[in-house]
Amino acid sequence: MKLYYFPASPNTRKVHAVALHLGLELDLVWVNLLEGEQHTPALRQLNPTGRTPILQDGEFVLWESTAIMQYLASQHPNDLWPADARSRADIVRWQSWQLAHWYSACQPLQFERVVKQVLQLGAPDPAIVAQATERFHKEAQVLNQHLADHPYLVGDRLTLADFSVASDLTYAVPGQFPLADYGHIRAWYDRIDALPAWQQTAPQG
Ligand SMILES: N[C@@H](CCC(=O)N[C@@H](CS)C(=O)NCC(=O)O)C(=O)O
Repeated sequence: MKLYYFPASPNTRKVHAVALHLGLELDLVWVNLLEGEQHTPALRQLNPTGRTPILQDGEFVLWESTAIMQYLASQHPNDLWPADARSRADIVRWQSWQLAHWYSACQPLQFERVVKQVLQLGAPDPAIVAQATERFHKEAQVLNQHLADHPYLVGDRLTLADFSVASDLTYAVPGQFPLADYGHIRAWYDRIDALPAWQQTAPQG
């Protein structure tokens, strides 16, 4: 299977980390988003949205990181994607929350405080930071409360849900995400951060 990826991206990271954790071999193809490679005709044909990651498994092409994670984890039985309907629904619940709510709290902080600096796009916009910070607290309270009673998001084991939600904390330190009051999130993230697959997919430099 071939993964078209951009290693610095949290969306790529959650997919790549799942593959590494499960011992699945991927043929990695680096797409240089900074050079606009995602918009070349060949890549647009694979993903008309012009984004990464993209998985190619023979004739089958799949984009959207969450769908790719589920497809990878469906290759053979494993704890990340248990077979029973309730566990799967619970995992999809957290993955849906991540896509709809957590991402939109974390991404603006990452963009304003990290991406803008790297790409020399100017100073963070205080209004965007303030709005994202408010959103972050609203969502982080829910996550922290859940993790007060659970070591992982679903059941008592690591699942795809943890990789999805943790991916948005990839830039929590340089993005100055306001995590001080959320000890359960920090303790849980430390567990994810200790995974070899998470270490191997950490952004370089
Ligand atoms: N919902 C998509 C988001 C993918 C996405 O936004 N990828 C970014 C990198 S993090 C990208 O390729 N951006 C290139 C662009 O927008 O031109 C997923 O989960 O895969």
